[in-house]
Amino acid sequence: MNLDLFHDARSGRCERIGPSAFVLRGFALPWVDELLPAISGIEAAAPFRNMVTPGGFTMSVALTNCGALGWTTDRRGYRYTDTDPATRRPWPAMPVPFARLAHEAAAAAGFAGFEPDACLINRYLPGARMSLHQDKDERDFSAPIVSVSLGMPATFLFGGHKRADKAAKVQLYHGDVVVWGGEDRLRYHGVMPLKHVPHPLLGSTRINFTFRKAG
Ligand code: MD3
Ligand code: FE
Repeated sequence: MNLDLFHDARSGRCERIGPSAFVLRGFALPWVDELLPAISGIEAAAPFRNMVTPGGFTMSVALTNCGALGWTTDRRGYRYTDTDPATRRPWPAMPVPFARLAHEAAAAAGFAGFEPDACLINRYLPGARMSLHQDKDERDFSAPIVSVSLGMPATFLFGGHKRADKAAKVQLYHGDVVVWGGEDRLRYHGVMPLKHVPHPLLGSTRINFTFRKAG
């Protein structure tokens, strides 16, 4: 039995953090037993790696992808590709429970019919962070983005439409799902340096996956 299901009083709540942005507390908890082995399978075929940004910085967050398209970066820029540049093979297929979780979470937040073609999987170790950015490498901004957090908690930064806009802080815990769409889709966002608070299942790791309609 998954004790996390009953662990905290937040589970099952929906918090609205923007006009079209919702945190579904604990929404992914019933799926964790399917998600973790699926992540291991993806990682075996397409290992996590620290990519380099166009500016020449190595990201502190390691990433991999599954689905038809995967997000990558190197000195030449950010883009979606249908193959893993490290192996030159297609990204691993999106596991069925991944796609179903994304579809159900989007529907619960009011976005019916979400069918992602890309899933970016981020792995944070203590100290890893993501600076404020917009997600704008996708072709169609009318689809929402669904994100699932597992493992160590993180402080998520939810900014505005300009980089300088003040960002709200939102704690994200194991099992939380966030859905962003509509006018919130292009808001700046980021993650504060991860504190070391080992998690019973994932140890000193945070995994975040974001489902996107990229192509
Ligand atoms: C808000 N990842 O991979 S997920 C990313 O926790 C990314 O790994 C963070 O930002 C993480 O690009 C945050 C949440 C997220 C994703 C897309 C958004 C938040 C968003 C798009 C618009 C506004
Ligand atoms: Fe992002």
